Amino acid sequence: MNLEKYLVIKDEVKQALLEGRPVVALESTIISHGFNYPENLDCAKTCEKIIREEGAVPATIRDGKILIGMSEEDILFFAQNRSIPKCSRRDVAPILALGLSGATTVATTMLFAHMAKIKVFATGGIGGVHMHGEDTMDVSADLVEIANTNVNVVCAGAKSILDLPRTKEYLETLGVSIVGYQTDAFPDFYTRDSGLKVDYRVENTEDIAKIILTKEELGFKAGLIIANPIPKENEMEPEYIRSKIHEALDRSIKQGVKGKDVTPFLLAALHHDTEGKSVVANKALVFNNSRLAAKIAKSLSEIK
Ligand code: PSU
Ligand code: MN
Repeated sequence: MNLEKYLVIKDEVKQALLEGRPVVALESTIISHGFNYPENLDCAKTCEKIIREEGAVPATIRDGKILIGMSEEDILFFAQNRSIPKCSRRDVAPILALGLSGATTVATTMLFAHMAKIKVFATGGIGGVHMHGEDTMDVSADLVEIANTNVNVVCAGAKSILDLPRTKEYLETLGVSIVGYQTDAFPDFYTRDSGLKVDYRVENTEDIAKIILTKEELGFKAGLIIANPIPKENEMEPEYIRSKIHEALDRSIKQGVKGKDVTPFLLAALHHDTEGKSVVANKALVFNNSRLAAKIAKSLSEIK
């Protein structure tokens, strides 16, 4: 392996890692494809601010060279260029070899965080098995990455645009545990309860750190999913958001949206159809996850 050739780690992040201080990875697909400008800029900056307030160091990850930690200028570049392609694992080698840019998804942010030895990652919601995935075989690479890469992902569950029962079944097959932070219910992004259960409920970040450590001591290579429900005050009305999701899914099928365009299409459709309400919820849950991720990174650096 020749990682040094491709990894560029921001000094602040490098220093924190050397000293064993808490670091939290953030993804750039959420900036380029998750929100419109300037909401995406605000979201990215606020995530970094929250992580700093909790005493951890943020590392927003982008491709081109593999950049671990972004400058304000980098973040602005990603916020304003929504045509930067989503970079999943299959895209990494071509993008790097050909000198292109890519926005890292959950899968590639995990991959690169692992290369940089960052253990904790905050996102909105992980990808999963798409609706009708049993026919289309559209299963997010995020799931396979979580099974193979030892980075612990804080998310508000998986988006209810997905087939959540199949997503959970697939994670079980891959041997990935889902722990609920102060909840028994598996959250579905915009709401706190999908009707499914998490595998284990944990009350505090010390217990999450213990699970992560045990997993490592056993030599397991998988990550862990920490499901953190959207704050109550930001939760969307379940009937309302589910009907909007239903409409957006119908439209995506009619318009023949496929592959990596599905998730950005659905998120954008929801933002539009809910007159921005889903954006408010989406931002709130990402901030909530950033805060919890920073606390977990702290507990992890204390336990070691
Ligand atoms: N969660 C969000 N907004 C997003 C995503 C997740 O709140 O934009 C992105 C993540 O980057 C995730 C990707 O990895 O959607 C999943 O895409 P796909 O279904 O094509 O694997
Ligand atoms: Mn897909």
